[in-house]
Amino acid sequence: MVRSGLGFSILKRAQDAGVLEAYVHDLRDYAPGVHRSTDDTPYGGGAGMVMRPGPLFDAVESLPLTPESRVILMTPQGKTLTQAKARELAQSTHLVLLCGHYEGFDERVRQHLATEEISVGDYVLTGGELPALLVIDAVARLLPDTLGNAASAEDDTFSDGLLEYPHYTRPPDYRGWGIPDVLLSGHHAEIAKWRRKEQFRRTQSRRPDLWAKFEPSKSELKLLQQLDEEEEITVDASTDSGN
Ligand code: JCZ
Repeated sequence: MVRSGLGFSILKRAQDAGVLEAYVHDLRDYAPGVHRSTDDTPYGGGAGMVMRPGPLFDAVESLPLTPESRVILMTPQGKTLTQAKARELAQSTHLVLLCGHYEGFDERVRQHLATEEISVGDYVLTGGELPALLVIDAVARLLPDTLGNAASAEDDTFSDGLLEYPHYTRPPDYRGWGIPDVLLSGHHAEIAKWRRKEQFRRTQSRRPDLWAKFEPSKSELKLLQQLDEEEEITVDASTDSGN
């Protein structure tokens, strides 16, 4: 699953360009016995299986670790992956992402092998592989020279803690639906102001949690005041459905 995910699109291109190196290791290669099982029944009884420590320790200890290596356990008990976390991980030269299956990991893996735990959100998956791919994807696109367009990572949702502004491309009339006039005006300063206001509008209505953390600059405060005035006039004709 992880190998195939690495074989497409920007992750593929990043590897081809030598920006990203990714190695996938099968824990079964570190599991002894004819069954090569990586899991076992829990001490104390109960339902479900637990990842055995041996294959995880042996696999990690077979790697060329450096003091910079971070050994990250993919688990719903970890700290949630955020853009800030992705930026921090992108500074590292070596990430080891540990993926389990079954109910979870032997606690000694947490205590003595992993340097940290990361969750990709508050929902339960069948294993850590898809979370690992999410981490790789979020980190890889931040590496220098991964994106063709260096500016676009700057403009992204979350780069400044706000949602992105609405985007439009050709045709200017699609099925009778037009685009905002300002985008055709050629007035770059007006376009920039419109976009910033739309970011404010969207973030206020859809992500009050993000909005509460946003600290506007002086010039942004002025835009906000304009937005409030506009919304007082158009409150009944609001065009933002929240979608
Ligand atoms: C192993 N089930 C590893 C991580 N955020 C998140 N949700 N679910 C997981 C996860 C679930 C797992 C395993 C067995 C991670």
